[in-house]
Amino acid sequence: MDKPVNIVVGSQIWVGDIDSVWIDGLVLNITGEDAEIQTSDGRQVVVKMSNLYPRDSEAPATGIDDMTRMSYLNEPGLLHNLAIRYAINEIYTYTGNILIAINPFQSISSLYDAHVMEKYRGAPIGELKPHVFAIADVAYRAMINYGKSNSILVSGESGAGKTETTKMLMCYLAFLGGHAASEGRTVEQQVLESNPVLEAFGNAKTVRNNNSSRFGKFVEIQFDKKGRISGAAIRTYLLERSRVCQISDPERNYHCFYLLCAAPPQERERYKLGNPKSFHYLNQSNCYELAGVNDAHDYLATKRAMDIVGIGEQEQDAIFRVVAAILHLGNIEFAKGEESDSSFVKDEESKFHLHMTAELLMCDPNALEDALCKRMMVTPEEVIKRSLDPHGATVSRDGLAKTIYSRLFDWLVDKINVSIGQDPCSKYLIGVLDIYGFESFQTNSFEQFCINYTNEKLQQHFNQHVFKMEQEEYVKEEIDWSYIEFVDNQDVLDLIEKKPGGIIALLDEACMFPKSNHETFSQKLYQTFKNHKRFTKPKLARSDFTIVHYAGDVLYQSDQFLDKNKDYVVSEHQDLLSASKCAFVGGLFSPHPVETAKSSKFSSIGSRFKLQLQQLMETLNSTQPHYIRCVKPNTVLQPAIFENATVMQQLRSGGVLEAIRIKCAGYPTHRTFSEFLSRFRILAPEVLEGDYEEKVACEKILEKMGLKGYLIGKSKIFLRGNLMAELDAQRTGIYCVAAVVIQKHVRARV
Ligand code: AOV
Ligand code: MG
Repeated sequence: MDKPVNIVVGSQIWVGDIDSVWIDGLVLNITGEDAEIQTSDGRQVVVKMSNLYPRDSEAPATGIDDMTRMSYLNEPGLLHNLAIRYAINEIYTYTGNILIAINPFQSISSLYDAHVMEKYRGAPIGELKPHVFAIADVAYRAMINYGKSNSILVSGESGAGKTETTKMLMCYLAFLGGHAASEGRTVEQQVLESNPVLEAFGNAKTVRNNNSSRFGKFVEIQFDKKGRISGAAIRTYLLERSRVCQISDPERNYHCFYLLCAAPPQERERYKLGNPKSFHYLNQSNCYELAGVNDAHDYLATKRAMDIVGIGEQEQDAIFRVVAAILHLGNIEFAKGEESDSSFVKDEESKFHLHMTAELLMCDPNALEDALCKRMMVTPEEVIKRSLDPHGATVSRDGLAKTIYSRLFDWLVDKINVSIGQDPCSKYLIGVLDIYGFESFQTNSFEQFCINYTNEKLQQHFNQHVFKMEQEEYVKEEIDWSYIEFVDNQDVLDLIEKKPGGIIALLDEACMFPKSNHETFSQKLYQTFKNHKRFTKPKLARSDFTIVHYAGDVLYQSDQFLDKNKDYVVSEHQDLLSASKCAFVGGLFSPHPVETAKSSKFSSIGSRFKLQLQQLMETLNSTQPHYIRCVKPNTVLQPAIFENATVMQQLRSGGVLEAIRIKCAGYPTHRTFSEFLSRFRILAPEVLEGDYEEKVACEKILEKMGLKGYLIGKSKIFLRGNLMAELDAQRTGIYCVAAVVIQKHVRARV
C-alpha cells in the first residue's frame, strides 16, 4: 500500500487513524517529521507525517467503480471510495476482476428487475455499472465463447449477503440459459426452487443473520451445446449438527421446526405438535418468531418448492414426520434407575413423547427406550448390555436426534440432485460457491477450525488467481512480470492438512486411541509444532492453541475437538431405525457397506471434510474463477450505516487487501497513454508542443522528471507504488508556485 511519502506543502491528504476513521485535509506546512494540516471540518492540527496518506483530489465525488484504477491504493482511500458509493446505493464496486458487494440491508428492487437483466445480457464488463449480473454474464460468455467451465466464488462473513448474491446469480443464469416457452418443471425452475427447500432445513436465525446458512454449498449448473441449462448438481458441506439439540438465546433452531409447528391444524394434529414453546429443542431460546417472516406461509411455500423439485406428497409427509419425531424425541427425559448408573423414561409426559417418537418413526417404543438407555458392550467372550445413567441417556438421545437430522438433510440434497438430474452430455458448467467466511469468535471450536481451513484453501486459490491475472495483464502489454511476488499460505495448509503430521492427522490419531483426551491431543500439538511459525501455544494454556491464519490469529479451544471429529452411529440406533416400518426412515439408516463390517467404527469428519475440499479445489482448478466478496457494512444489520473498522477487517480477511498488495508488489498503477498525458502534461508543456506520438510524449515527461520505476507497455504506462504520488507532488509544486505568482501579481496590482 502507498506509504506516506511524497507529501509536500499543498498536498491533499488523509489524516488518521482512530479506529479507521480518517479525515481529509490539506498540508499547510511541514517541519521535520511534523505536518500542519487544515482539515476539511475546519480544524488546524499538527500530526506526524507517518499518519498521513496521499489523497487523490481529482477522484470523482461519486467514487470510482474500479478501485484498482484509484491513483492511490491506500486504506483510507479505499474505504472512502466504498463509503461514498454505498451512501448513494452503489453497493457494487470492482477491484480489478473481483466484485465487492456491500449488503444494503434493504431491498433495492430496481437493481435486479427484468429490465436490468436484459441490459446486462452480453454487455462487456466495465461498460455498465459493477453488478452481480455482470459477473454472471462474463462467466456465461466465457463458457460459451471458450467452451470452458467457469466458477463464481462468493464469500464473506456471516450476514454479508452471500446467499442472496448466490440467488441473484442463479436467477440471472436461469434468465440467460432458460428454456423459452416451457411447460411443467424446467431444470432452471428446479434449481431455483432448491433454495427455499435447502434453506428451510439448513438455515436458522443466528445473532449475525436471521437467515443464516448453516452449511456450505456448491451448485454446478450444467449447460448444453446451445448454452441452455440442462442439469445441475448440488454439493453441500458440513451442516452444523449441534444446533438440532442446542441453541442459545436469541438464536433459533432450523427453520423447518417452526414452520411445521405453524402448519394447518390438521397436520399439526397428525404430528401431535403445538406451540413451539413446549419443545425442549426449541425452548432453550426465547426467540420463536422472526420479524417479517410468517412461518405458516413459509410452511406452504416450502411444500410448494418441494413439489417443484420433485419431492412427492408421501415423501413430504415422511420428511415432516421425521422433523416432528425429533421434536418429541427431545422432550424425553430420564430419571435415575434402581440399579446404579441406570436410567428410565422419567414420567408420563416423557412416556407420551417416547410413544409419539416411536409412532412417527414407526419403530417399537420399547426398542427405542432400550436404544436410548442401554449400550451393548462387545468383549471377546460375550456381549454385555450396559445401562446408561440419565446423563448418558440424554447424550444418547441428542446423538440420535443429530444423526437423524443430518441424514434427513443429506437425503434432501440427494433427492434434489436425482430429481433435477445430471446432463451426461454437458460439456461445461458454471459452479456457484456459497461458503462460510472466516470466523473468529470468543470461543472457537472444531467448526471454526474447519471453516477457517476452508478459507485458507480458497485464499490460496484466490491469490494464485489474482497473481495470474496480474501476470496476464503484463504479458498483454508485452512487458516482463518477473518482479511480482506474493506470499503463499501453503505453510498454514501444511500445518492443518499434511499427512502424516498435520493437525487433522494428529486429531484422527487421538480419536483412535482410547486413552487420548483433548489435553493429550493438545500436548501432542504443542510438541509437534513447537517451532512452527503459524502455530502458537498461548501462555498458561493447557489445551488451547492459536493458528496464525492469513486473516488473523484465531485461538481455538480444543476440548470438543475429539468428540466433534468422530462420526459414527451408535449401532443400537442404527439397528433400531433400519428396522423401521417406514421405508423412508429405514432408508435413512440403510446399512452402509463400509459400516456393516464394523458398525461403530470411527470415521473422521475432519478427514472427510479435507477430502471434500480437495475435490472442490480440483473442480475449481478446472474452471475459470470469478470472485465476489460480500461485505457487511455494520454489525447492527441496518441500512445506511457504514462502519470503517468493520469493513476494513473484512477487506483484509476476504483477501481484497492481499489482492491489492499483490498488485502493489509490481507496478500497481496502470494508465493509458492519454490518461497519463491529460493528468501530467503540466509537468512538461514543451513536450506537448513537440507533436509526438502519445507513447513518446509520456516517455519524455517521465524522462524529464528523472524518475525511476515505470514500464511502458503497448497501450499503457505501468507505475511503481509511489510514483503516482511523486508525480502528483511535482504537479502540486507547480500549482503552488503558480498560485504564489498569481497572488504576488494580484497584490502588486492592488
Ligand atoms: P450470508 O449468506 O452471507 O450469511 P445472506 O445472504 O443471508 O448472508 O444475507 C443476510 C441478509 O442481508 C438477508 O437476509 C437480507 O435481508 C440482506 N441482504 C443481503 N444481500 C442483499 C441485497 N443484495 N439486497 C437486499 N438485502 C440483502 V451466513 O449464511 O449467515 O454466512 O451463514
Ligand atoms: Mg448464507
